[in-house]
Amino acid sequence: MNLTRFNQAEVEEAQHSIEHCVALPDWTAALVAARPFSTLDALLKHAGALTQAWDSAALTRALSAHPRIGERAAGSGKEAALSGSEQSQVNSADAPLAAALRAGNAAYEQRFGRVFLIRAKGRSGEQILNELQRRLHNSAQQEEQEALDQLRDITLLRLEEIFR
Ligand code: 2AL
Repeated sequence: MNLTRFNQAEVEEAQHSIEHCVALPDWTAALVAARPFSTLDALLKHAGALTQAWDSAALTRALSAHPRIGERAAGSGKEAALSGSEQSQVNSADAPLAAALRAGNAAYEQRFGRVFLIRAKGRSGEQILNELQRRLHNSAQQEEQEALDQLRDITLLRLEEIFR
């Protein structure tokens, strides 16, 4: 997708081109409704500003599309495929790391009641495990903010890649 085409596309096509960034249709619709954008930078800035409205309900909804770290996404959609490539560092055959992540995920879900979310791209499995163990010590409120920031990171990274 390039910016000119995104600016000129029918609403439905424009929404479809970005909907795999995050499972939040309101965000997708708001970004498309804000067209046209004069530069890619303006588009990314506006997209980022719109993520600031996300709250705990948005986090819950968006997490439905994110598999656990170290697990494959269910389904065959574009978002599932992206998750797989983002997590390629983790899906290696390192059995002790995989076991530690499984234990960490279970502890996290027990403590916070939702799946541990982290921008996996650009992080090694080891780094992800360290972050998981650090975040287990957060308060519920701190952790909700961290998880939302990770969701924003993942979403904007995916958006940037669409226009690359
Ligand atoms: C993911 C995912 O699917 N992509 C990513 O960067 N992180 N999942 C997760 N539970 O953190």
